[in-house]
Amino acid sequence: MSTQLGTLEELPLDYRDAMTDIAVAPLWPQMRKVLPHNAPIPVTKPHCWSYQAIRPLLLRAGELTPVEKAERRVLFLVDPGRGPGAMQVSPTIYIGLQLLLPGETAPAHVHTPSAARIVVEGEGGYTVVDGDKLPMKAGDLILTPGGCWHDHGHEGKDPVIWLDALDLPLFYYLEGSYAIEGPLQAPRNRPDPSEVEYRASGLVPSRRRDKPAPSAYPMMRFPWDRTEAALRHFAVHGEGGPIELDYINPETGQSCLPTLGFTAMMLRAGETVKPVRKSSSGVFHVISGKGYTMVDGKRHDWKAKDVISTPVFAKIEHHAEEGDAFMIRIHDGPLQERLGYYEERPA
Ligand code: GTQ
Repeated sequence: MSTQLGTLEELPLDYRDAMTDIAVAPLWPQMRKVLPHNAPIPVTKPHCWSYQAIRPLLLRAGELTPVEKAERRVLFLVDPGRGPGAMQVSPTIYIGLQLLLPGETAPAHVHTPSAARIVVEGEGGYTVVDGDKLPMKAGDLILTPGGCWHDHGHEGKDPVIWLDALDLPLFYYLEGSYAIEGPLQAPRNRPDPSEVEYRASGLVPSRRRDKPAPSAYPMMRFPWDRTEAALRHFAVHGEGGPIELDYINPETGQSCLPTLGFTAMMLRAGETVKPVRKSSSGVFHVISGKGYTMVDGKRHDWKAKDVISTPVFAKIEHHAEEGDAFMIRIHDGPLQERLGYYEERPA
């Protein structure tokens, strides 16, 4: 049953002014805006960012702004649906591209939002997270969960660029976003837990019952070479359907961050992949390959290192052209699961 609701204009001016004066407003003219029928109306506009277009501007930032003047030298992606300067690509997801030049360090800080990095180009970069030095290799997914100290450094010869994904818009909206600064960390002298405790999937260290539980974030780095090998095997021997693997906390099987989820995807050459429509918003970062993605009927062509944003309940079709393609999907499904409303609808 849908009735036509009253509008603001139907109300006498003196009544409207009286409401404004005492800081109240009528709900009914805005009822359908805040509670549309059957599905939300996204503000987010799908978009594809070309890495080739961003890269020169980011490198120029390296000449224009010393890292000391930037703290983090980042160009962030702006959702066209929210207008200039919007520091988000979806309701919950912030994406930035960060540049570090050889020899530079980005100072240590800790903040309430969680972050993850995907390494885009360059060798020799590293992030220290709560004392673990995590080497950054192309395609690696590296977590810096909320509440963990992190600083970045670069021991290589060429610029290092990585993609930052944060749940910053959510924390900003919650008026919960802040950072504390501190001195650079002295890293532990051993390889990170992905090389020590979590070397092979399905195996975690045996623990005594009276020993404290491991950190909430036991594995902070997911090396791309292992991920790609896993996808390729899954593509050959899996049971059909999308070739997509979830990045999880190896101790709990849950999503690796509390609000954001990450998956690795393989699109086989010439294949069309039509995922179910999801209540989560999503961002695709192309690791390698070339193709296009239809989002709600509009075509977005992409190649390696590009980023595509998709709103909630988007109708998505991926097409890989000229060989296999690999992507990492960043989404807010874990947050929605925790809030009890994550939903999927047929493609
Ligand atoms: O590297 O810690 O893109 O704190 C935005 C905020 C990166 C970081 C961003 C941050 C960082």
